Amino acid sequence: MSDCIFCKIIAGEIPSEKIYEDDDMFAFRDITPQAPVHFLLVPRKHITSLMAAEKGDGPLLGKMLYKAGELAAAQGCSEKGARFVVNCGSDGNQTVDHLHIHILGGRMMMWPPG
Ligand code: DGP
Repeated sequence: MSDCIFCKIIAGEIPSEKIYEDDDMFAFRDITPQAPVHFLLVPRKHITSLMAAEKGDGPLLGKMLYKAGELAAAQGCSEKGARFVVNCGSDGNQTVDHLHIHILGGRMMMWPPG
């Protein structure tokens, strides 16, 4: 989608610190990290949000969730764990309308969220 920041990052039109890519997805460090490890995993396909995903996106979403765990481990979180977050819509505080999984680690996370 032409005016989407994350589509531009995937296309290399906006620079990012890439940590992974394959035919389906792309991962890069968050520009405003909230933890020592904080990166985003996004589908190459422009899906506006988790709740805008279609049934046919299920296999892609499954692959992304598995890859999120694998990448968190590769980023050093295997021993102490990590937080996986998908913000959705205005109540979910989603600010970029391209589905993304936040992966945060390297510190203790609080619960419940504020
Ligand atoms: P959310 O609130 O879940 O929509 O979070 C969007 C995240 O995207 C936020 O933590 C900051 C990050 N972000 C926004 N613009 C850019 C950008 O241009 N580059 C990178 N690396 N991250 C961005």
